[in-house]
Amino acid sequence: MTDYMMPFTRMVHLSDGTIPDAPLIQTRRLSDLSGCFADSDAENALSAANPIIYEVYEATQNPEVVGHLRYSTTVIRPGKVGDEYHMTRGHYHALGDRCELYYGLMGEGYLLLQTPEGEINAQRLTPGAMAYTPPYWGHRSVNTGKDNLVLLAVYPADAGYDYRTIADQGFAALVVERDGKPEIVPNPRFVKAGLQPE
Ligand code: S6P
Ligand code: ZN
Repeated sequence: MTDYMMPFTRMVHLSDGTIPDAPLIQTRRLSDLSGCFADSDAENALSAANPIIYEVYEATQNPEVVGHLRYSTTVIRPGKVGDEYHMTRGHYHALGDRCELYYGLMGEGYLLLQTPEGEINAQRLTPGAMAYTPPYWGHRSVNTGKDNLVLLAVYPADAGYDYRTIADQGFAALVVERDGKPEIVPNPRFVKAGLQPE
């Protein structure tokens, strides 16, 4: 007999992106992103304050099996480390062929995507923008605005996370402030998949 899961609803507060009864809320501080920002002197200067960079409200703990979806909101605080804008750690999906949909709720920024070979793509995130991460693209969100960047993400529940590859290779591009505006520039420290850093 089919074991029916009960339907459910979660409220997403459109005023701030919070999900009040989220079963899991993750707070990511600067120390959780150790080594992610290019300017280590700027990172060290902020280490005592260890500011919150972003929060993730996991709206579901649906079983991690094919057929289910999970969804969450991400609230990235405004700010920079050196000249690099606040961003998420970034990941590939552990099951690389799993995709993802982002919907911009508040603020402005980019969904920065890359292939393991280092091809970069940036999708602008603004309220109402629906950005699609196809299979095999690593992804990270970047807040280039003055207010919180708030995103809703929907993804296959079995997608999982591969943070290791991003930790090892970094992202091929950085989003930095130049003359008061965001610019996407190459990351000199990026390591292509399969190559070792010097
Ligand atoms: C999950 C989805 C988001 C991120 C969140 C935080 O596939 O992409 O929910 O987990 O934006 O980013 P990160 O890189 O710290 O998981
Ligand atoms: Zn993802």
